[in-house]
Amino acid sequence: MRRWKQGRRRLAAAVFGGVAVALAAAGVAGAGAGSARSGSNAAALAQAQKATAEYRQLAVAKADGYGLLKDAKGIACIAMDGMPQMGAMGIHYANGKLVGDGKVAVATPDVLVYEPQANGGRRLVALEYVVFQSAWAKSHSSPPSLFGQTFNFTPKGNRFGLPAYYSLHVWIWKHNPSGTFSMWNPNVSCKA
Ligand SMILES: [Cu+2]
Repeated sequence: MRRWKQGRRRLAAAVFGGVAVALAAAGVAGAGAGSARSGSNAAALAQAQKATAEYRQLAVAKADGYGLLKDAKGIACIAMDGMPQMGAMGIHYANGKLVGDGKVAVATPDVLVYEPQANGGRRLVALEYVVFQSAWAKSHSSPPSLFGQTFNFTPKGNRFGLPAYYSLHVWIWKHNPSGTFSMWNPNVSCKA
């Protein structure tokens, strides 16, 4: 209990500190953004899978700086409550340093998404790439894209209490019948 609270505080500090850094270093903020442009989507997806295979063990992800992210109401497992047929995302573990760096890169997802398992375990199901709009807009005139997919835009006033951000979910660790890049996965549940 205490540990995730500290993790959250660290994340918040890192996220907002990161925004300030990105704003200050506007010229550098987007430098890594084009790194995924080369190669086909399949190659990029394979690269992302290879880079994150070790994070199927949550302990490894935590050791690498991914901390539990809850929404503003303290909910950890994010589901589409109003429309359950759309499914869920799962539990987000965010890397504050990556979220705040103003960049997106295939091999370093900003957030890892896990599905709670009946035995209490956590199964890695998706990667999520996140960048704050304010940081991104400093050096880009169009929204970010990876894997040939343009990111979704979430304005401020969102359930996480975060400033406006772009995000892209990539369901490479659990099949999503709604599509590899869909936000919600009908095969993912927070009920376990
Ligand atoms: Cu998500």
